[in-house]
This record gives sequence, structure tokens and C-alpha cells, in this order.
Amino acid sequence: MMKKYEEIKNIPYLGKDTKEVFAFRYYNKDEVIFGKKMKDHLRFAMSYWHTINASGTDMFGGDTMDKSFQSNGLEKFKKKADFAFDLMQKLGIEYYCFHDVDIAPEGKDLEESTFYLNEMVKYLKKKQEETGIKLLWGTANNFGDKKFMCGAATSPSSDVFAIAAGKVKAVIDATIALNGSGIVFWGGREGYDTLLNTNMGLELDHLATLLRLARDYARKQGFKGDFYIEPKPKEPTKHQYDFDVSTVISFLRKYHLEDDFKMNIEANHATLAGHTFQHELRVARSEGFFGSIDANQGDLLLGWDTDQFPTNVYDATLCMYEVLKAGGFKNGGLNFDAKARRASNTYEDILLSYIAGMDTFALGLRKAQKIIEDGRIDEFVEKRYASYKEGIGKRINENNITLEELYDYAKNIQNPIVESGRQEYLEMILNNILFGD
Ligand code: XLS
Ligand code: CA
Ligand code: CA
Repeated sequence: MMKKYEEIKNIPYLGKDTKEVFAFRYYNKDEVIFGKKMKDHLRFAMSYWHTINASGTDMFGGDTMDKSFQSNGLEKFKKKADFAFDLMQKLGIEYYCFHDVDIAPEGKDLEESTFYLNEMVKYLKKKQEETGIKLLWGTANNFGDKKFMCGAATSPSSDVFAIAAGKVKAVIDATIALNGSGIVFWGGREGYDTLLNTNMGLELDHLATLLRLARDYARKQGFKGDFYIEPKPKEPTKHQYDFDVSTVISFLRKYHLEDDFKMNIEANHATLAGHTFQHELRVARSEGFFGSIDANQGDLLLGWDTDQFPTNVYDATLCMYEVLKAGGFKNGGLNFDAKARRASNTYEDILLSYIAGMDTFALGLRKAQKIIEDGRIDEFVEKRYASYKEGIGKRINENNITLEELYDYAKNIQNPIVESGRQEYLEMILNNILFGD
């Protein structure tokens, strides 16, 4: 018989051979890998919106899971917080992430909503002190309410821009009060459905203005953490301005925001953009914008954002390889922006889906360590570019050559040596490392 949610006090690490249902097979939080504890490599976080609020509603039907907490108003949100912290303690998760509307009720206007938000911040602060659990990042939900139907910072209405900015200020204050290490901007409705009604240049200027105002205000209040942009190519709008990591980086550079903003990369958003998760991480890493991760996965047969718990070990391994190569997380972490499927509708399923996600990334970390220690893949890449180590290649590398010199050098080369890319060999090595024991 499967144990009941209430009976489970904590999830132990029992190793890969255990048949115990509520146990970690790979996540051994204090085990040291490359000089650092697993928990500090992974910095797992709970997403408040999916875990505490979402109840299984979809386009075709209502709730399948009871998250009513049998109360209303502030009382209900306090009960939600109690549940959230108890759940994180059971799982040994040390961080959480929220939108303003996830943690507090909404009032009739910004002032009343901010009052409720501040009340809940006091409550959460106490819970943090009692448990040692920390805030990874906070964000403003500037997409759900009907006033944001045509965007928030990119709305054609300046009043909506002002309300969005006011909500961002309240979230910055809340994040600082809770000692959070990041502030996320996901441009939910910042995009367009048709260019027939859209002044794109003006909207992009306004988006940058809100980010600049947020940065300046937060820094003035002493915020030392990171600001993250979370790219997503589409959904809910047909085109989102923060399409992918490359697009966002050129946007940040155009508006001189590149020193303060990094990326929060979500796996499911990467695949919606037609990229692999690893591609988005690689772009961020090589351009110096690696920040935080929303760990989940999409269904490649569906064209929308399914936010499933990540169980694909291949992707998790290549993700952790990029994280290790980037030098690990500083202020960021792995936030499970994921929900159990609609038909996985019990509280036990909440635990099981987190266990599956945490174990997948723990396994990914272990395998990424092996890839690096094994060295064959890194060595192959290193050797592949060896022609740039000396002679003409070195001069190209150092940007110390003219086009005329290159012409003279190249004019009599008939059969330049280009070595095989050996893709299948490298994929075989990866399989060998993943499944070889
Ligand atoms: C939605 C996004 C959102 C952000 C935070 O697709 O993933 O949940 O992570 O606003
Ligand atoms: Ca996300
Ligand atoms: Ca998503």
C-alpha cells in the first residue's frame, strides 16, 4: 500500500536499488561532487504557482485536485504558505519562487493588493526564519488580469504601463524584504498577435524603459541579486518579444542593460523556439548571460507549453554539463516550473513528481561529472580547432591579419584538410557514459 501524504515526514536518499516509493534514488543532498555538495550544485526551488495554486484545470474541464484550503482571503493564503513550507521540508527543497498573485490575494486596486502582499511577506518571512528556506526569485504577474490583454510594459495604454510598473515596484520591495536573490521578468503578453495594430519599435522602447526603471529602483534599495529575463517565443501571444536567448541578448545590449540582466532559461520554452535546451544554455554561457533555470520539459508532439516535470536524463545531463562549464549557479538555481499531469491528481503525486524531477537532475549532474572526467568529448572539441593554435590560424584567432594577407596565404591551397566531425562516435560515447554501468 502506498503511504498517505500526511504520513510522509521526509524523503530519504536510499540509493539506486531501492524499491521504496517515496525515496530518492540519485539525489543525495550532502554528497560532494567536484568539491561541492549536490544540493549546492542543484539549488532546487519550488514554483508556487503550479505547486500551491494550480488544480488541474484545462481548456476542457475544471479542477481535478483540491487546493481550496477550506478558507478565504488572507487566511487562505496563510494556509497555502503553511502547506508550501511543509512540502519543501518533506522534499528537502531549500528555495522557492513566486509571482505576487501566487502568495497574496488581489485587492480592488494596486494599493489594496500591495497591502495584502506586504501582509503575506511578513508571514513568509517568519516561515523562512523557522525553516531556513530561502527565496530564489520573485516576479510580477503582469499577464493574467484582463487589463494586460494588450500587454503590460508594451500596452498601448499608459495607465496599464503605470500599473505594471507599480506591481514591479511592489515585487522588488517584497523580494528585498524576503532576501531573495533574483527578480524575474517573463514578458507574458509582451508581444503581438497581429502587426496590423502594433507599433513594434515603440513597444520595445517601453519594455526597455520598464526594465531600466526596475533596475535603477532595486539597486537604489540595495538589491545585490540578479535580474533575469525569461525568453519564450510564443504563447500566449503569437510572437513574444523575448523570443529566445539570442534575441534577448541583442535587446539588452541595444538598451545598455547587459550588465544587470541575465537569463532564466526554461527547457520547454527552448523547444517551443525550435532549439534544444542545451542550445539556449550554451548561447547564454558563451555570451556571459547564464543565470538561472526553469527546469521542466515539453512534449515535442504538442505545440504548446505543457510544463511537465523533467524526466529526460539525456537533456538533464547536457543541461548540467553546461551548468558545470558555466562555473555553476551563483544567484540562480533550478526552479521546477512544472506541474504533475492533470490525471496525477493526488497530493502523493505532488511528492512523486518532485522526486522524479530532482532525481533526474541529480542523475544528470552525476553523468555530467562523468562526461567531464572521461574527457573524450572535451578533448575531441579541443583538437577539432587545433589549426587555430599556431601559424595563420593563431593570427586569425588573435584578429591580427588582413584580407590581403589571407588571399596571399590561400591562393595556392588546393585540398585543405577538414577532419570528420565524428558525430555518431561522440553520440556513442555519450551513451556509453550514460548507460555503460
Ligand atoms: C510561463 C512562464 C512563467 C514564468 C514566470 O510560461 O514560464 O511561469 O516562469 O512568470
Ligand atoms: Ca518559466
Ligand atoms: Ca513554461
